[in-house]
Amino acid sequence: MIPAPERHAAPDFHVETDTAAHDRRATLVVEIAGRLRAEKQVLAISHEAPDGDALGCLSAFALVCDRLGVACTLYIPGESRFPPEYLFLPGLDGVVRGEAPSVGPGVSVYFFDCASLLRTNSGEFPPGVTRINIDHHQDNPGYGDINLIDPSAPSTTAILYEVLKAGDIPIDAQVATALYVGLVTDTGRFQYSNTTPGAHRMAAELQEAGVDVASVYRHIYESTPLPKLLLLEQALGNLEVRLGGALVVSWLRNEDFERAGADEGHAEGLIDTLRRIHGVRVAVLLRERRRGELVETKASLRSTDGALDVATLANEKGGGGHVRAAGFTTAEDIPTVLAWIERRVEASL
Ligand SMILES: [Mn+2]
Repeated sequence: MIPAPERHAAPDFHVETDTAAHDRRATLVVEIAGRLRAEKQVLAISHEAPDGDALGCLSAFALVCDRLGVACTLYIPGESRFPPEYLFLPGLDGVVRGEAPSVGPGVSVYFFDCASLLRTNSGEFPPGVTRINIDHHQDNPGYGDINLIDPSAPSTTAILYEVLKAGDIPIDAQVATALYVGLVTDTGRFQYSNTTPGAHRMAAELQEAGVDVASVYRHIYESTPLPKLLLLEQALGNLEVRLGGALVVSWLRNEDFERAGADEGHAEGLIDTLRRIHGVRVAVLLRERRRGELVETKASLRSTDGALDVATLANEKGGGGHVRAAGFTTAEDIPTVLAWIERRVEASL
């Protein structure tokens, strides 16, 4: 038995401690595995501004579909370039961007790592389309026809891995590598509180399946494009310590991106530098984003000790995430968002 990680504030679906839930979940895993083997045509969707887990899921899923002879289309909303460190994963150059591809009856749509439909730009599908929702966000409302949601999973690739194993679907080195990327990045290289013994076991199994660990490390963590480091310089230049050091905030305006020669994908992971600072309990990085004529603010929130549930905070602004890592996008400007966050953090710490 794997003890449930402590980051889940109020889990209603605790698979490791609730036998009935555990059985329901095992049945679901087998059901989805059987479905996948029988699919003819699928659409796989993950969230905008994708991270290593989102892209790892799509890459692994596309590879598996290819091996199974299933016609698979990948889709990620938005137009911003993917974080370059993940581009070595196979299949990502074929991901459809912009408007969601239309699908007809009989097609299954697989959602990976999408806490909310809002971030998938794809609310409406015609009758006869089955939506399979696979995720590990605790606030996922279960918008699918089939919902496999396990907040205790370290990554969504960990859940996909289980599905593949349940279906006796071969996991070659390429598939293993894509699954591993989601696991490594979502656990912060096996250091966040979601790093369960199961996460380490999965890593070991994937390494046995052919993952070149050092090569993945080089791709993800030691291939930093210079604009990303220059963007970090901008973020550190704007950094402010508040509430006696408990709250660290920074922001990136459009001109900061221009000065660094960076685009939105380069901002991925910068929040991790802010949360590293000694004494920090909540770290916040805000960035401006142009959407047509409008400028909106995208917020990334991290809680280092889990004392403040940042997912609840993000929910209030229409976002979501995990207790210790969450985000939202708002039409409010940076000073307004900062003031709101500081008030809320001050009230709850
Ligand atoms: Mn994830």
